[in-house]
Amino acid sequence: MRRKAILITGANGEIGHGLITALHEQTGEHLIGLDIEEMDSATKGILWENIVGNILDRTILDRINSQYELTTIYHLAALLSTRAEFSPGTAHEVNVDGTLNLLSIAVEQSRSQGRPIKFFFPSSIAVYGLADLEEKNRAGTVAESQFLFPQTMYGCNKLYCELLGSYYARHYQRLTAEAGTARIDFRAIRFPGLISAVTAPSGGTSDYAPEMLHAAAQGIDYDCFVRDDTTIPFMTMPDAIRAIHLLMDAPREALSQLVYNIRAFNPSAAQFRERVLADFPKAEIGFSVNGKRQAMVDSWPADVDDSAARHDWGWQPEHDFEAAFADYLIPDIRTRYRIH
Ligand code: AKB
Repeated sequence: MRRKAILITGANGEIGHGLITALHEQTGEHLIGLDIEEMDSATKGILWENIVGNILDRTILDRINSQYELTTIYHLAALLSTRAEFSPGTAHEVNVDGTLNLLSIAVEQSRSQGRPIKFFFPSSIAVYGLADLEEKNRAGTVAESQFLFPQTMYGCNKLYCELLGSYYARHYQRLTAEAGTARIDFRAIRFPGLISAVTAPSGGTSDYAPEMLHAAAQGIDYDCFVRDDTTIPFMTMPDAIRAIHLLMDAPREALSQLVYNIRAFNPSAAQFRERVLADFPKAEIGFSVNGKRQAMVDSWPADVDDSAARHDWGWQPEHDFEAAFADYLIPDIRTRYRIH
């Protein structure tokens, strides 16, 4: 008999860490983590099985498929926006082919179990593409259906995978006798920049904010790679994890769409710097703009409209800008780096 389990890909990533801890506390189900890198020992300890491997490796996926009865797939593995620009071909393989592989597993699982498989996909504000700063300033708060002209490989990959998820959920193999026999309950969130006190990000372009904070906490000088007036939405990692739970726990009938924006606060890089300095006054934080990365962030909206998430599944961030620092980032980062 196959063992009932939840599969988390990208388990060793920033979202993976927080999500696995939360799932461990909240569900009694076995958790299977798949990541290209070895998991850290704390997270490894709470997984039923920790698989080090590639989501492009069909042998590994076939083994998971034959050994486990998956109720839910959290497909977090991805190459982020900065890294993807250096290796667009690899990004396409990991971000798109990898997602297709996981959707195929979900189809096989749904057919063999005779019930819907929940599939969570983390999308991103990178799916938006504002032509230039002028259009960004004019656009203000952007709704899910607007400005879907991504300028980055990562944004293109995320937008296409949202569409793939929608196809698998609604129209998969519509002309065949099997039409309707696989039920994929696809749910996606377009995340803003995420800030964790526990893990430092790597490979993204919204990384300037968390990098500033982690550098300040460690007493390392930091040069921010975007202009001081740069503005995109952000949220804390605990709020991101909470949002995943709220969305995945919501009854399907309550969901009016498959893909939702969420946001918590949107300080400029200068405001973020000021707030970091309030707690780490000796930190040296300057600005040394990388025009190419700047252009990527300038194509992302200054804010997003998350009214559908608020209405459909009760989304509300716990941390606004001040609470993020006072209640989470500063106390936890002090613990993380043993600052007294
Ligand atoms: C990145 O910067 O690539 C990510 C994102 C905005 O999705 N953090």
